[in-house]
Amino acid sequence: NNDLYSELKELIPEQQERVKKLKKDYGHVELGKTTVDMVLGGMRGMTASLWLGSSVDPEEGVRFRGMSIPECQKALPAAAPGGEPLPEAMLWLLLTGKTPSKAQVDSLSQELRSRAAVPDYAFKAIDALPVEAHAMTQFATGVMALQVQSEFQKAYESGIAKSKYWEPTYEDCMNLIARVPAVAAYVYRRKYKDGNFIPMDDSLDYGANYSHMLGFDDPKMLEFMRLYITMHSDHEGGNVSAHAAHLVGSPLSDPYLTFVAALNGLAGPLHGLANQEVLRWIRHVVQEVGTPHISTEQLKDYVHKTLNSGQVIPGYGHGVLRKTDPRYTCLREFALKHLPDDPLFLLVSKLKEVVPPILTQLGKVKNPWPNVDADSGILFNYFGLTEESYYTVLFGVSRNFGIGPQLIWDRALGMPLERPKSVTLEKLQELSAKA
Ligand code: NMX
Ligand code: MLT
Repeated sequence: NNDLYSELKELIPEQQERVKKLKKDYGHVELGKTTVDMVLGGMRGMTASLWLGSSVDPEEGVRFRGMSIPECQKALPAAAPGGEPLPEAMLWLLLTGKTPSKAQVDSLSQELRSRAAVPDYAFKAIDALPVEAHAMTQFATGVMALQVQSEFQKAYESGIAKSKYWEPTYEDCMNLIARVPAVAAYVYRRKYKDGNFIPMDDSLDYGANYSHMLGFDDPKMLEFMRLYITMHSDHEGGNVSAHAAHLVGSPLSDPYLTFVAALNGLAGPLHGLANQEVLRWIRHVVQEVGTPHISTEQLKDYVHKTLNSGQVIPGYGHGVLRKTDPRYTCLREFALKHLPDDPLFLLVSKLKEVVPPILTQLGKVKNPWPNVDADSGILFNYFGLTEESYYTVLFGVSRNFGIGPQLIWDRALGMPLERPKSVTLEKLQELSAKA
């Protein structure tokens, strides 16, 4: 079956049964305790929601529907044999849990192209902002304007039955995924290229088309874009963007409202904006030393200087991971293959040796190792996409691939409104004193 909708429809009844049985037979089973540390510490380590697409092991990193990054690179269809996975293939995997064939991926590419037309008012909404507005602000504004087309909202207003919610949600998610690259590319060309827009090319796959609309047609960049989107698609449900989407989607907000919530979380410097911050940090070092060929001692000095001024080292640390992020390693391998002598790549490689011992010495950092944001920017920079204030938009386009499928499943499984309990400081003290 080459049609994603039909494939999904077949899978839903079995998963509905599974969830129903779990609730009925095992609803009372304890998954862990809530501690004061969890309440005061950003809920770290608290298992609190269901997320189908991927999970993150502290030591091993992400698995997409049970598959590691190298397994995905091997199994998911590429544009040409032996190439990087196509984002469409990851979308199929995240939504269905099944590895698609090349024919299925090609059909999904075609489906997304057929849904890609963006209404003019979305561009006009962006145009209403000053060109200096941050790229993420412009992007989120354009996406917000797309909400006018929500099928879910219309269906809800016409009284759609709960059992059918997933259907207009599917339509919205697919339309949103299809339309977002043109909005994102519009922001790029408007902000950095004097509004010289490039239309979509109907012969290209999703990642290649996005790169093309941005103005980059080097085949290596197209491969990098496919890999980048695939790697950034999903990172289980607890990260800020996925968690924000899950929360905002839970009162039946449509997929557009949900995705904008995710983007606004992603725009925070401790989450998705870190890829911008990494490049900025690197540019500052290069500027201060006067050359990208920086000695280990000079780098150490700059790391200490950053920490002494009360700032974090962007691209290092993680809320869950306790080892080097395998997505960092995957992007690094791409760089080793295609740009081994790039001065900024060499600098980032040196940082990987310099930063972890210094962060470890602080005695409080739980994970001193690099995360995905530590090396993604230098790759875009190498291919000519040098404007780092755009980098989080690239992350946002990718995250849609994980958030959409989960929202469709949330509707298909009838997941409820999210509403955890909070506690006052007085109550927390009272409960602590009793323990
Ligand atoms: N540089 C300096 N200090 C750090 C760093 C770092 N890279 N990472 C953690 N710490 C500090 C942290 O600020 C905290 O200090 P304090 O107690 O004074 O507030 C202490 O170490 C303990 O934090 P952790 O428990 O290790 O980390 P947490 O789970 O709270 O936060 C991050 C995780 C990712 C927010 C944190 O490591 C960080 O700020 N990293 C830099 C920003 C970054 O790269 N973010 C991108 C994450 C990946 N993504 O794409 O979202
Ligand atoms: C992500 O990809 O969302 C980041 O690594 C942050 C996280 O998982 O918490």
